Amino acid sequence: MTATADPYASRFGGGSEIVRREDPVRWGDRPGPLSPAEVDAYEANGFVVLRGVLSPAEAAGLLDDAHRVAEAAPRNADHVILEPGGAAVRSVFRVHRDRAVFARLCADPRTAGAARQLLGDDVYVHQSRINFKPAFVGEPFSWHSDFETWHVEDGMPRMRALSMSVLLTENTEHNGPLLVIPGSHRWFVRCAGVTPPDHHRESLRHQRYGSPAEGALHQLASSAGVASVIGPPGTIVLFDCNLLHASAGNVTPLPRHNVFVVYNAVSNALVAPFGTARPRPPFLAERDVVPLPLPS
Ligand code: 6CS
Ligand code: FE
Repeated sequence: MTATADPYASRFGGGSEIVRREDPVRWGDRPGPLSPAEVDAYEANGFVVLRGVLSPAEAAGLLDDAHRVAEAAPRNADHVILEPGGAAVRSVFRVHRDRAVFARLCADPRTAGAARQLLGDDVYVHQSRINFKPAFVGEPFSWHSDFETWHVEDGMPRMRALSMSVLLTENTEHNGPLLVIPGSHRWFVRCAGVTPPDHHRESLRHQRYGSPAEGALHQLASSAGVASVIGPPGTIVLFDCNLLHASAGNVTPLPRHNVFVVYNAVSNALVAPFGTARPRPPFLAERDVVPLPLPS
């Protein structure tokens, strides 16, 4: 696909370029658990931080389960990603399918209801994972737009998805919290290079292709700078699928463990990848669209 046919073409061998986003950020006016002010903040900034969505006891229960997931995770399975040094578990994918507690979290009216409200459609889980950022050894994530990867490598057609991070440990300024460029979701940054085969085997440890050029990041951060998402366990952050984000490593003695869930609108189901020959495996990109049930 060429740059002229696909509005979100990226990694087709061209250079880096910033273009306007063509899709709305908030789709329609569906009611849901978010207040009008929260919806407005999400639309304007590309993210909203919601403290106290889960109780401390609920967050502690999920953290216990996350520890069990990490302990039981087969180190050589594709859906288990180790830190670049190989010593610690970095991510365990597909928890919405493999673990009942995380399946319930994904379907909860407080989480899925907010996704339906912002995306104006029924939703399903496109991807889920626990991101462990262990004390001392947790490595960084490069700057990226999730949508850029999902469009190029998975065939997600439009920007009608959102990412949700559920904080399981306290996320502080120091232990590698999510960093975002507020307002960057209004632009699409085409990335240079061409995706190598089986890119995900490397990108989930250290992403190089699909990370914008430094000049583009500088330009987009020139108005609102960079914000960090911090908060106690049970905090939820919802961010637009195209918001530029990253995180630093964790050199502190305090782990940063979060659940990450991607909701996609059922009308935005995956097609063939826009920039690669072969789609990524289902643990990264769900192709079986089963709408999450509405609360009865
Ligand atoms: O591959 C994914 O689906 C996600 N993970 C990384 C490291 N970058 C893109 C996207 O957020
Ligand atoms: Fe991401």
